Amino acid sequence: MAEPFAQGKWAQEAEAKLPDRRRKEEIERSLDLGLSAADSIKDRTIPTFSRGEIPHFAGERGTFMKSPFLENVHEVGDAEVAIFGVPLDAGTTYRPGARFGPQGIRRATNLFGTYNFELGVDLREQLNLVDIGDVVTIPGNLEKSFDQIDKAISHVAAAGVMPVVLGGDHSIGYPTIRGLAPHIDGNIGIIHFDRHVDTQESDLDERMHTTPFFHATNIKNAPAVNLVQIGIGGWQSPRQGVKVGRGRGTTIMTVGDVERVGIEKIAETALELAWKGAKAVYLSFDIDVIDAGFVPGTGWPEPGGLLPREALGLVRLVSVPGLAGIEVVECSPPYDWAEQTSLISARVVLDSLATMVASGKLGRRAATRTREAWGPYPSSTQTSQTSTGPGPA
Ligand SMILES: [Mn+2]
Repeated sequence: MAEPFAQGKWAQEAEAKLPDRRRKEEIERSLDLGLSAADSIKDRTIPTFSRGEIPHFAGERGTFMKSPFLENVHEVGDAEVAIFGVPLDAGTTYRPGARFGPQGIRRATNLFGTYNFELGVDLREQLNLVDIGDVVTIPGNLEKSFDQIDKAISHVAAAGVMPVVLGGDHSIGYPTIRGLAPHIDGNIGIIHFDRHVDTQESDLDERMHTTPFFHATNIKNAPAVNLVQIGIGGWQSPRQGVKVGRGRGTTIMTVGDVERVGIEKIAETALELAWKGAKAVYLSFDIDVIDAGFVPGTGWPEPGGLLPREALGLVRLVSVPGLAGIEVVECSPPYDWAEQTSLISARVVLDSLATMVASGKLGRRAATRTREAWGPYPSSTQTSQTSTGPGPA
């Protein structure tokens, strides 16, 4: 009679005979092309940007809008805009799944072309955009993940490139500002779309997705008076967060305010306050600001939010003067159906970028390296790249 563990024993031995040369090469290549990890990461085989098999929730190769993938992040300075994913949902306090946000959003972009009719923009022709893949996050450790995100966005900003971040839950709103703010020569304002204030100090004893703007506005050049929050309301805004906002002088505009005065007036006010004494403005867009009926795939769905056309209209209006960076967070594909939350998330990024191209704030830097590239050629003039029409509405 055969031993009950014959196959198990054979398999244990068989593993020892398999080579691991390619895996070692992959690690070396990852560290070379994707940067070594933040200092707090003890396992030094982990890179900042995923460039191999690990981790499984990051690094899918389908890019945003099938835009050029830039494998070597040391070359990011050759782009004008760099998109990257932050697959993290360790900061969620209700529904998880935002770690699959970057995958879902990128996949949803497969149905969009690069041309937008109303804005009169073709991103492939006009914008030197690259996708640089995903940041390696540490699922069980928010602070180490924050260090990785901080390092990633800082790397992009240091090269003078505009970062676009596909989240991830909203806890990433703190490390993104922390990594970006040192590269701004002056104050940075934040325009924050959300149903939730996200300004409490801690939640369940940690810096969760309910806390990013408490910590972000502790950063010296990211003052709370330049934080403008649009769409806040409903039954999920903790009172301690409201107290903090009141004490620090943040500005909140509700869905009711949007309804009463219209998106033009809201955008005008948001820009005035966010830019007051600031050198740059960052857009942090929580997809749950849109009515839960349109965005089922999110961490804290809240009925009664903005309509998609109001939200996208506001995004376009606040993007006209240019942004230092964009993040779209809280898209959770496992709770999504028909890809609708991913589709709207992608639209936030696309409409914002296209508006900046139309207003002449983007579309000015050509790729110089020989690589697959989008955007203008080095020799062409700016006039031929910017819109001559009435511009974004
Ligand atoms: Mn929210």
